[in-house]
Amino acid sequence: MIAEELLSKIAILSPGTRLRKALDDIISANLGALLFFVDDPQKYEDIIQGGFDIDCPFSPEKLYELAKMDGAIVISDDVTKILFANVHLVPDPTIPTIETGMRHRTAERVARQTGQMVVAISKRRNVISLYYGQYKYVMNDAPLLIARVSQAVDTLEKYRESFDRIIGTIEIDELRTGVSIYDVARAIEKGLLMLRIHEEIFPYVIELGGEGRLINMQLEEVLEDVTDITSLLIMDYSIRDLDVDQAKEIIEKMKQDKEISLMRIIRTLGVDVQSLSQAGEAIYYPRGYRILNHSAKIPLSVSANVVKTFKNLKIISEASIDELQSVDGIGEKRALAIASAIGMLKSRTI
Ligand code: 3AT
Ligand code: 3AT
Ligand code: MN
Repeated sequence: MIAEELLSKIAILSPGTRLRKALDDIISANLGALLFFVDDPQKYEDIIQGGFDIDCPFSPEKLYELAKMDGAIVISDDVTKILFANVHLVPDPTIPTIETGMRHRTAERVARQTGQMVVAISKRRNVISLYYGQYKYVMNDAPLLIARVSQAVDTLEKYRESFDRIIGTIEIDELRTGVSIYDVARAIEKGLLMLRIHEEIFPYVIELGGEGRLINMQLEEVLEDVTDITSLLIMDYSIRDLDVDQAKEIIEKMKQDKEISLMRIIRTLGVDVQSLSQAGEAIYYPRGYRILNHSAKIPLSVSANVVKTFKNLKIISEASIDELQSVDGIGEKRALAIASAIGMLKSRTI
């Protein structure tokens, strides 16, 4: 997992930004660079030595020209100004560094000492290394990133199909016989796997910047309501009545597990069974959160009132419009929306 703060720095260097344009030009001209990004240069007077004042607005062309000189370039950390060029950076030499070349050793030390972002472009290896505080991140090639993310999108589309298929079978039984906790766990498992894949590739999408826009739209389409549906399933079938924050907490916890297993999901729901075949025989009616919130678009707080009044979806489905309207927050419009969502569910059953 890449830290949020590091991701925001990776985004500054991503394709499509003016800074990245300069870095790409520096690489294709076979130059190197050492860039120190500062909030306030006065704070780092001891580190920034020699060189000369530039103090001009940032442009990719200017940065590229300045990179032809030796030494480091100092840039404002909002990337609006180039402050100094041909600077010798003198960080505290006792700060440990694992790098070998002088440019990269200096970059790592300056970042660690100041907590600021430092970027090194290696002349020999044509790679961009980002140092930020204690972090180091080597930027990947766009084609490699695109290949990785596309592969993940393919996998996500397959998982989404089975997620929807399992929920389809669950829906057939939700009003009729009740649903086996085994099927519920299978749906939640697919949801968790999708969310986990997304978490893994999200940094790559950020790193792709402008070049990742199309792929990101594809991702959003596939994953649109997965978190919502998965947490509503948990709220529908967990033995304990949970609110949405508790359900999302459970998702976060299970997502971090090394292995996502059906038995673990079933136990987390609070169902006491010894085997998956027992789980297949543990049958429950849903509370109704998913149908109320996701299908009928009733806000969660009001859905909770409905569940509190009627206990489960089966009983909700037997309530009249008048009885539904007696619930706090339910007027005629919402009562009709609930009846219509339940009507759709019944028609699917037949
Ligand atoms: P040129 O005229 O470009 O050869 P220069 O004085 O401009 O020399 P550079 O900044 O280009 O020096 O550095 C060239 C190399 O010298 C880079 C690095 O490998 C080595 N170097 C510079 N400073 C040190 C140092 N303090 N300790 C070890 N090697 C150093
Ligand atoms: P390459 O992978 O060779 O580009 P490196 O980490 O091996 O980078 P070098 O010792 O070859 O680094 O130094 C390359 C240049 O980096 C030389 C100089 O222009 C710049 N440089 C190195 N150390 C400093 C420093 N402390 N301050 C400013 N510029 C530096
Ligand atoms: Mn070198």
